[in-house]
Amino acid sequence: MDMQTGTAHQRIILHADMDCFYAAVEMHDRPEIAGKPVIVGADPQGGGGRGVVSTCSYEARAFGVRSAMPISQAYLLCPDAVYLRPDMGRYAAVSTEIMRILKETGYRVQQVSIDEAFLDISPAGDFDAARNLAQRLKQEIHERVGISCSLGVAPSKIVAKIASGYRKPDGLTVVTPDEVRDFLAPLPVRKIPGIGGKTGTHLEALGIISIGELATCDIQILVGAFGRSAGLLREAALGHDDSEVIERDGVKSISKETTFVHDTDNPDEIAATMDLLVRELAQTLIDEGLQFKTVTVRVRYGGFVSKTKATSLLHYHNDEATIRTSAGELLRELWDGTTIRRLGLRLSGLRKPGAGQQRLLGPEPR
Ligand code: TTP
Ligand code: MG
Repeated sequence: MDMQTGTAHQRIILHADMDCFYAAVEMHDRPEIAGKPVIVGADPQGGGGRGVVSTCSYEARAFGVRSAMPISQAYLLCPDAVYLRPDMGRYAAVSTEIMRILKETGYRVQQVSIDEAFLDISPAGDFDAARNLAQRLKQEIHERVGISCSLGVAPSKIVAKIASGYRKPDGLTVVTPDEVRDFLAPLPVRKIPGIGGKTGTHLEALGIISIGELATCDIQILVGAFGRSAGLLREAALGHDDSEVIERDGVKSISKETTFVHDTDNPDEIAATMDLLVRELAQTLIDEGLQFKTVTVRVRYGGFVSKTKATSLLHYHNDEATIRTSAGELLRELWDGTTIRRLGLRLSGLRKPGAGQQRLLGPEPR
């Protein structure tokens, strides 16, 4: 409770979802296909292809093409579309860039999929400030990444997510606490995240088509049909959702383990294996732009006995030589000369230099 006003603390949650994400990245990377029906997914092979559509541009959606549709069906609907295989490495890199922009706001960020995240922007103060922030965020993503997104701003995660999908593409929907019920009421129950085909069909069979009907119907009908889930359905229909935006600190540690083909006590083989682990983790550090402070070695002997030893360094490092020296010392202290089944190496106390030091938008985070 806020002591001064006596009202509960007002949460403001923002949900961001990129528009036709894979297709948007492709259209950004190849301007010649921008504005065309673009379908990313399996190879259509002239209509005989197997597999499904991952996603498609809004121009392709006008032909009725959708995510998860068989690619052969997409081909029937839109044979002249540009068909592309997914380039996951590229989409992951763009996703990382988008999440970086979101984190630069200084607010708490929870990434929920490759193109989707929640932000707890409560410290922005009110919904007008939140709308401003959302507009700047859209602009920032557009300028730096070159693709559009749709944003929802609301008092809870569930309503923010429904709001981001309300006007797509390039949408911004702000739902204040007073507007939640009227916003939700006319929408189909299937707009509630987690209500999929089965529950949706069941509700519709009961004559409950809109979220408003789900919010006001006799609770006993829901209990009869859904048992313990009835309360959850009702809460969702009212937009009640206290769940927090949980920031996962990205990677906490990176590790690599190897099981020997044959258990071994050969020092050369063990040293060579450790060297391989060192090189692989050093490469991951470079790829991810990470530094570490702690090195842990794990040795598993026959009979499932494991021994672990760690050392924490005074400073952050990111070089192979430091890993190799620390890992070598730990292994010498740890290994008793008997046969080893498995060898593991972990780097923790990770950080991304520069991360969180830049802030472009919004007030100081709490
Ligand atoms: P979504 O955000 O669900 O879809 P989208 O971004 O393509 O389109 P929208 O504008 O409606 O948000 O999913 C993000 C990406 O995940 C999408 O670009 C491709 C991938 N994906 C699949 O591979 N298969 C699927 O069935 C879905 C739904 C998505
Ligand atoms: Mg999306």
